[in-house]
Amino acid sequence: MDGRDWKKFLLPYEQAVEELKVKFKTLRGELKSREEYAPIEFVTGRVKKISSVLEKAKRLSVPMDQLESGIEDIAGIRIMCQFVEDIERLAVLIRSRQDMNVVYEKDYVTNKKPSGYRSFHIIIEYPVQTALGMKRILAEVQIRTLAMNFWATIEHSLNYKYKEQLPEDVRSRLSKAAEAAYLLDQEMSSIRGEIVESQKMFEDNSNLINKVLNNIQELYFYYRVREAAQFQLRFNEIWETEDGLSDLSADIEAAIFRAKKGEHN
Ligand code: 0O2
Ligand code: 0O2
Repeated sequence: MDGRDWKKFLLPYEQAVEELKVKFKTLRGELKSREEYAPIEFVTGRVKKISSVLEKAKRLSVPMDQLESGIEDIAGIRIMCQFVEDIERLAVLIRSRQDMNVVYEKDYVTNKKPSGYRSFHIIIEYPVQTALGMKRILAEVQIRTLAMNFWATIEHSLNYKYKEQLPEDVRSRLSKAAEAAYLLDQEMSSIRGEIVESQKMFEDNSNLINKVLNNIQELYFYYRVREAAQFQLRFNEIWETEDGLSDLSADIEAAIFRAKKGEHN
């Protein structure tokens, strides 16, 4: 093996993973605040260990001087979603981004692998700005549901343990577990509408409570102490039943409006 400086070789990949994690975590936050529901549950990322890069290169017969083009997942990002429908939504968002280019896609959601593995893979080309100038690297974005991730994580750790020599009965049980994960995703999709609705209601409600409490504080700021205390009492009375929270919020807003104009009620 040549005297390649592997640490330096991995630097742009490390940078890419850090940047992409920030970008997808930010996307999660943005979608959540725009739509009150995020098709991203959480994001992880890793740079492949050099030993795994070399192992994969050997397995795929990739020459040492072509690792950058031959091994596509040295930089890897994993996006977990709640529902199967979210996967396509994310794929659309990724395809339309201008800070990365889709090279190709592998749909193991529709066409599961013989192992039972399901996920949607997008190989992207991503420009990294380094001290030596711009470098385009390949990265793999895996998009999967929580159920797919649960299965893949356990299967991966078993494969690691048994070094790909899984006993037949374990393999067959894993296959059954993959089927169960698939059914779980189907079941979840069928009640998705209901779940999304209740998540939105929860989010709306907690936003409203925040607003009410902040506005009561604001009244104190305008020295409307008695009024603020009355609203606080009203809030304490209704907050458990949550009945009348919207009316209370509107009344407080009206009081703030009057306070700002220096009026009294
Ligand atoms: P949070 O919301 O505070 O947990 P970092 O670079 O330090 O931000 P990194 O390297 O992305 O984090 O960490 P890692 O280990 O890859 O994990 C990424 C995020 O995924 C972490 O959240 C974990 O908490 C979260 N995570 C891992 N497994 C699960 C899971 O099963 N369910 C959920 N909901 N989250 C999970 P953060 O980014 O640190 O933020
Ligand atoms: P890591 O970092 O350990 O996850 P390959 O399938 O590896 O011969 P290819 O075409 O490069 O060749 O990859 P593919 O099939 O698109 O999958 C690449 C990655 O998908 C793997 O990375 C896994 O993360 C995941 N994957 C694919 N098949 C399975 C599977 O049967 N079970 C599990 N748990 N994960 C799978 P690596 O290389 O394993 O690296």
